[in-house]
Amino acid sequence: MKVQETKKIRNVVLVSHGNVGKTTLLEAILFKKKFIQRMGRVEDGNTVSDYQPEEKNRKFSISLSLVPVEHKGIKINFLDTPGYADFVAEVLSGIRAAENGVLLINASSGIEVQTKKYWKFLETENKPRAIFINKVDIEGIDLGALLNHIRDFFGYKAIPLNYPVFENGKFTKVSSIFENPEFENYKHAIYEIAAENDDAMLEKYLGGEELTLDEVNTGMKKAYMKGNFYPIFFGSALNLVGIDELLNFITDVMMSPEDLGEGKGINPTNKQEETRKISTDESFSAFVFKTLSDPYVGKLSFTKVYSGILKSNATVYNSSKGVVEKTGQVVYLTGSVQEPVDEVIAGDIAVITKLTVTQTNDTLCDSDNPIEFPKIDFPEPMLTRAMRPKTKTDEDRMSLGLSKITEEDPTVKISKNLETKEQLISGIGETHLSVIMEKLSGRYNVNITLTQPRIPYRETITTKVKVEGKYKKQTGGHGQYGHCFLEVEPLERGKEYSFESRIFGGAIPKQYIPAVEKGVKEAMEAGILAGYPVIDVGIAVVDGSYHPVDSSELAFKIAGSMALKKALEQGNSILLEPIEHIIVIVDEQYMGDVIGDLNARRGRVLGMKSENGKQIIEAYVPLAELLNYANDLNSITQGTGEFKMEHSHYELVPPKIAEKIIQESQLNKKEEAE
Ligand SMILES: Nc1nc2c(ncn2[C@@H]2O[C@H](COP(=O)(O)OP(=O)(O)OP(=O)(O)O)[C@@H](O)[C@H]2O)c(=O)[nH]1
Ligand SMILES: [Mg+2]
Repeated sequence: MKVQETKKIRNVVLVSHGNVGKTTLLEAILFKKKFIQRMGRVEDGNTVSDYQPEEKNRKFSISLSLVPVEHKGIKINFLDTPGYADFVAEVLSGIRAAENGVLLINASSGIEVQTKKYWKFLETENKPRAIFINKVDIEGIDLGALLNHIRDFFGYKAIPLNYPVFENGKFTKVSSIFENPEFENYKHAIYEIAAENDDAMLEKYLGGEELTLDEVNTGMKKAYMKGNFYPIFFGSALNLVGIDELLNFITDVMMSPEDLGEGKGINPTNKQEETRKISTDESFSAFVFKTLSDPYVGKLSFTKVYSGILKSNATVYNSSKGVVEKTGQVVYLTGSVQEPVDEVIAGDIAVITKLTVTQTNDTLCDSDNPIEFPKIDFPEPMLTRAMRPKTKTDEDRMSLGLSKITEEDPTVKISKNLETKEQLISGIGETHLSVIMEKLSGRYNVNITLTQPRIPYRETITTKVKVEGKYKKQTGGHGQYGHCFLEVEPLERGKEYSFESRIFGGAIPKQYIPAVEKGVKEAMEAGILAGYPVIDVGIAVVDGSYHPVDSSELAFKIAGSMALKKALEQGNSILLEPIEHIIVIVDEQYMGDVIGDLNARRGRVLGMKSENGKQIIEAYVPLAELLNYANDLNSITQGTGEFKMEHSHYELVPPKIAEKIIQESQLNKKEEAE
């Protein structure tokens, strides 16, 4: 749907808790706009917006999708986002690309966890926003109480512009509050807000004069765009009620990219602040806010044009990567339906096909006038699992599949634990990881089992010992002879390792000392308790002997490793576990539960402080107790808690737990031997 003027565009992101009706609302709008002849239903997997196989299968949105519609000569680019918490990256991308937000609230369940979270996101990004109360058709809802609850939570700026009308108990339409004296109070609240944003109008209003509808509309628009007015609409997407009123508000009052005025960034060369007026007269600049790796059409880069014109089959400069790229065919997307387009003007949103190096968060611009727009701050994935490809073929195909997945999802991280040799995948939550597995299997025919990652335990000793290592093979001809005495002592936790030679008088010729150390280090790779690497030991070669002919580096290496193994046996080996330094950020009301839970995980709370209305809890917790923490914190805090963690140090594993770990490793060893 081509558009000629930036002021005739409205970019609107729909956000809400899951299952509130965003996708259905777009289905209703597309039906009203005759883009589709019959409304699809999420349950039937035949909506325009939820077109991905995983979305059809799970009956909720997983990926951000574009749904442009035309209303009263205005092009509205709707961005449908997933409500499910694990797919938060899609919400952040949608919010970045839009100038306006519509928060949907389910009339029957009111304000929910993601309702608050995504409203906060819109607030943080300074996006003017409206509220659409959906599912008003559901019986038994106390709308008065709901409205009070909503006004309490969002404050006095949240004012209804219409109210629902029921005929014979059935929700049939909405009417403007300006037409019903019962809502005089809301009318005056709107007058006040409208007047507050315009001095002449304020004077008129305070003088007791009636404001004209035009004046009210102008004042409302100003107040809305400044974020001083959150209009509330009632409706039912499923029953096509209240849709026109929302569409009219979007076209008549909401912000166009031209109203936003400019896009702010930096000049990648001199790092100075740089802006681009959102106009076609300016040099080209655009931001890639999402990437989709479609198995059939290849890479799709969802792009918001800030200035100038985006052209198909043109050369653009990727200022984030410092490379020139060729745009393939540019298309408008309505769900998965592509419409090729040659030119896309400033303020509009389209999709570039076949870019090569460009990724989400990259800026494209004119190489003579480089600019780079700020990157979206995606959350760090915190739930990690080990990946086990089911077959050799799966293993061969795995890296290609994973590269496609990471290309489109900035909240998926792939890493390798060099010690446990496990390939790890990190995501936001359990559902996120299981959707990725479904994508890998369904799109790239890669089948993987996810397991808990192995904990990189360590072993060390607690008692200083003096041990001997003697490797002697002299059965005629050239033999082998290596002989050393080591003093091995425990080091302070975290000191890792030290090695020195205290050989005097050439008991062991100098050239063999490094061989002894090599043997020692090899033996330290696997401790005697459960085969974990040995740390925090200090080793001194204190004595030994050699044979002028039979001694060799190999013999002394073996002698060194034999001695070290003895030291581990005699030095009271213990098991150490990795301790994470964790910071948990939660609302006050969950603090007690979170601390109790951390203590139950053998954690040690180091401190608490409050910041921006949130409680920040710091603790040391064994990694072994945190493998599921992303999920558990979600359930303790109803999805509002956040955390970050990093490795801190090693500590003794309590005997009971150590016993179990040792038994398990012996079992594994037996199984591997069979
Ligand atoms: N009664 C009623 N049900 C509705 C209405 N709108 C949507 N639904 C139903 O609510 C369920 C969720 O609708 P969706 O459109 O998938 O909601 P969503 O906000 O896109 O959900 P996520 O994609 O998970 O964020 C579906 O079963 C819809 O049929 C409505 O106005 N009234
Ligand atoms: Mg949806």
